[in-house]
Amino acid sequence: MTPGARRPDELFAAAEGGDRAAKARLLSLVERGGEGARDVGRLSAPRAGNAYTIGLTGAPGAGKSTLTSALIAHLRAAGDEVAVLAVDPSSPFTGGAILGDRVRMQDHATDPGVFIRSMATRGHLGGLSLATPEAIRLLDALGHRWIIVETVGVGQVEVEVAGKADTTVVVVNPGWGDSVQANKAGLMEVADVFVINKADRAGVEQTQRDLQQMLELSGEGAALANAGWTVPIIPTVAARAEGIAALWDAVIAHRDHATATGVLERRRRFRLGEELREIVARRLELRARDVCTGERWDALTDDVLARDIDPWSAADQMLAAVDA
Ligand SMILES: Nc1nc2c(ncn2[C@@H]2O[C@H](COP(=O)(O)OP(=O)(O)OP(=O)(O)O)[C@@H](O)[C@H]2O)c(=O)[nH]1
Ligand SMILES: [Mg+2]
Repeated sequence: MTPGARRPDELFAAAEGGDRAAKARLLSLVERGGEGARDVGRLSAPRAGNAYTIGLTGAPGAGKSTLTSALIAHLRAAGDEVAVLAVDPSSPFTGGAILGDRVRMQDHATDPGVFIRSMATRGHLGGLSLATPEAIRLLDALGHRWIIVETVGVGQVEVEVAGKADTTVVVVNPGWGDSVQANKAGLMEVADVFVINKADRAGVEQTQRDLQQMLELSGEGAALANAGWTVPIIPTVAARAEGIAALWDAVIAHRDHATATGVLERRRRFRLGEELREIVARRLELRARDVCTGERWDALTDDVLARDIDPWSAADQMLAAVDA
C-alpha cells in the first residue's frame, strides 16, 4: 500500500458517509482482485442483502446503455436511487463501449441519486465472474437498493454474468435473425424479460413471433425452473424513452413472482454456491502454482522424465503437498 493511502475499512466508512471517490476506490480494489478485494468482501458481506439486481444484456449496440439511461430517469422520477455497473468484457475490442456508456449516461452524471461505474477486469483469469458479484455486494452493502448490471451478451462468461442477476432482461432488435442470434448465444435460457428495442424499426411483430416460438420450444424445463413465469416480450424505443414504464412493470412483476414462488431465494442460493465454488477453485489453482515449483517439483519432473514414476503418481504426491 502506498503511504497515506486509506485502508479498505476507512474507505468503507467514508463511502457509507456518501464519499463517492471512496466508493470508486473500493470498486477499483474489487476490480483488481487479490488481497484488497478480499478485504472489501469481508466488509461488504455482513452489510449486504437488501439490494435487487437487474441484469441487462444483449448484442453490441442493441441499445442497452440507452435503455439503462431511460430506466434511470424512470426510477429517479419515482424518487428511487439507482446504481449501474457497466461490465466491460476483457476483450480489447470493446474498449470503445466504456466511453459510449459514459457519454450516453452523462445526463445522470451529476445526480447524487445515481452511481454509474464501468468495470473492466482486463488481465486476470476469471476476473469478471468473481469481481461482478463482489462489486454488487459492495454497492448493496453501501445501501443501493436497485443495481442495474449491463453486460454485452457475447461470450460464455458475459452471458453467465448477465444470468446471475435477480431479474435478467435480454435486449434484441427487430429484424430477421436477431432472435436466432440470441438463441445461439444462450441468452434464451437466462431471459426473464425480453425487450425488442428500436421498435421504431420494421419487423417488430416478426421478431415477437420468433421469440415466442423459441420460448415455447425451450419449453417446460425453463418454465419449471422459473415456477411457471411467462417471459414477457416488451417493445421499446429507448432513444425516445418509449415502453420504459412497461419494461419496469415487467421487471417488478418478475420480482414479485420470483419472490412469492421462492425462485428468487433458490437462485440466490445457487448463485452463492457457484461463487463459493469459484473462489475455492481459484485458491486451489494458486496453491497448485505455488506447489508446482521449486526443488521438489524439479526432482519429481526429473523422475517422471526418467520414467521412475508415472505422471499420475507424481501428481498424487504434489496434491498431497497442496493438502498439507
Ligand atoms: N432507432 C433507434 N436507435 C436506438 C434506440 N435505442 C438506442 N439506439 C441507438 O443505438 C445505438 C447503440 O445504443 P447503445 O445504448 O450504446 O447500445 P448498447 O447495447 O449499450 O451498446 P454496447 O454497450 O456498445 O454493446 C446508439 O446509436 C443509440 O442511439 C431506439 O430505440 N431506436
Ligand atoms: Mg452499452
